[in-house]
Amino acid sequence: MDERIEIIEGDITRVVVDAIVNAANSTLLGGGGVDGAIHRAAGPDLLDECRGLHGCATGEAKMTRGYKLPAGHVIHTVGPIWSGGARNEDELLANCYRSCLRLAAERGIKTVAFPAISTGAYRFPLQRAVRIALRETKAFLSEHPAIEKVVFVCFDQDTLQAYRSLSAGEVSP
Ligand code: AR6
Repeated sequence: MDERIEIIEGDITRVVVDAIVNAANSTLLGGGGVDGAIHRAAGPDLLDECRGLHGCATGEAKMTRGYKLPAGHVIHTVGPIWSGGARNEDELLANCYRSCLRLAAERGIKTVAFPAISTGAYRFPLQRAVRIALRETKAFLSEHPAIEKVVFVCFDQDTLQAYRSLSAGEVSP
């Protein structure tokens, strides 16, 4: 696997990188899960900045400052809601990873941390989501040497196990 990819267990709000990714909803005005945790940790200035973004389409990404977070920036993306797999969910999730990484590269961000987008409230099947995350990140890194590190932050054991096993060679490049 690319040496610039790291897999850790933990809380993304504590990770020290240039930008953490938020698994938001299309309003960008906060919610539960990792979105709620990021807004709580960043403080109310984050919501103020998000109000000026006027939402975000599924698969796309927008960036804000990180305020009280240790990370300098937050890249907000909106994953697809799983509804059986025939509604372009795979491609929309792949677009999330591509959009976030493209935005990071454009803004000179060198280190990025991702949660497992769509695998919580949005119920995307975990292994399927992790395969997409790893595939898209590897492909992007191979073409963008300026990105120094991508960290997958796993909030629970199942997620950690999925990233570990699928990055250990079960995924074709
Ligand atoms: N650090 C890292 N990962 C976390 C954290 C954390 N602090 N907290 C939760 N996770 P979810 P989604 C994991 O539901 O499925 C929100 O209400 C969690 O265990 O946060 O994309 C939004 O506003 C799971 O593995 O995001 C949207 O309405 C992963 O993050 C909706 O939920 C994603 O779970 C988005 O749903």
